[in-house]
Amino acid sequence: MKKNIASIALTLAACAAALPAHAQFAKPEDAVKYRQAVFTVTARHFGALGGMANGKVPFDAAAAAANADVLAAVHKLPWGAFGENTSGAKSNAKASVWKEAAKFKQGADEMDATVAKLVVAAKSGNLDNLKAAFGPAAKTCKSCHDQFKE
Ligand code: ASC
Repeated sequence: MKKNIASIALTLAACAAALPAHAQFAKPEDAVKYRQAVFTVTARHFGALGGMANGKVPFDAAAAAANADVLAAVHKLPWGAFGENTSGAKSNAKASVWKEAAKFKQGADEMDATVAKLVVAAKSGNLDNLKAAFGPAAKTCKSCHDQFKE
């Protein structure tokens, strides 16, 4: 019975995860909270890789791989939480997110692509790979922040 409950809970969690992100939010504030939470997690684990890439923290292959796993799981999640109905909600997102939606999408795609490469590099066990992949990914974070974040 315990096993059944656990497997039902897992199934429900998997279903919730598979919903399109825009369908998950009852209120715009919920979407804002969600995307801010995801960015907080992303920054934490991205920053941990940055510490190693920039020589501030000793390279630890296992830690790099673990941080990469988290990034792989979360980096695409924010984009579905920038629905049109959230454009007036209180947040650090500029109106340009919605006014220049194609540009925002392009920035998100570039971030996803460079982070996907960073994930592979961070799991390679090789610090030079991590160093090479970190800069381009960090550039895409900054580029979007400059254009779209207060
Ligand atoms: C980080 C972090 C960001 C980016 C950005 C890169 O670690 O939290 O927002 O890198 O500073 O330029």
